[in-house]
Amino acid sequence: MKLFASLTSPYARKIRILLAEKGLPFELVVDSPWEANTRVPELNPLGKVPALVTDGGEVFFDSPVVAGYLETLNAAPHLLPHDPLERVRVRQSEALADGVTDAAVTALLESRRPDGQRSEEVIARQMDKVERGLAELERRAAGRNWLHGDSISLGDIAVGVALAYLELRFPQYAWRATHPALSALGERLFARASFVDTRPPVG
Ligand SMILES: N[C@@H](CCC(=O)N[C@@H](CS)C(=O)NCC(=O)O)C(=O)O
Repeated sequence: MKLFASLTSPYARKIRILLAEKGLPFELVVDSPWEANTRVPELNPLGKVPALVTDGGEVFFDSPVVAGYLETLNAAPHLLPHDPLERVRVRQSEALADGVTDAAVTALLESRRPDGQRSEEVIARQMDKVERGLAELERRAAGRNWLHGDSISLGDIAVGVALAYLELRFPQYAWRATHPALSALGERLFARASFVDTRPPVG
């Protein structure tokens, strides 16, 4: 299978981490949807990465759907529980973490707009979402090694990606001191080869 991804996309990173954790072979096609010669809109009408092309030529996007597809390949470890309700709970944590990433991405893009076009109100509104999202994830992570059950899940990986994105793009945002459980979870995740090997290039 082929994964179309940019090296800086946190959503694509989530999928690269899942592939690494499961040891699934794939071809990484580096393609930035912001470049004029991108092939991404031919695969995903929304023009976003990640987009995954299966060996049979079927295309899956966006990242939660790709994550669901990877789980059907029955490669260990399973990162979603078999129990349907537990599965929904893990996906809720994934959605919350992805939502924190969404808000941080929106705030970053807004902050890069030229003077006069930038809205501090938009940035503050997005950072409020980040703050509330982290507070809920901190509550979920408190007193546990992993967010759900006793092993790593898609929820943990999505949280790790969101935290790493915040650290990269908002280094002045001091979330660690106020979120000790997330800080500990982040340390556990960032030390894994799947996270180390998918670190985004700076820039
Ligand atoms: N909800 C999507 C978000 C994907 C997304 O926004 N990707 C960004 C890169 S970080 C992108 O491709 N943006 C290009 C665009 O919006 O035109 C997912 O989880 O896959």
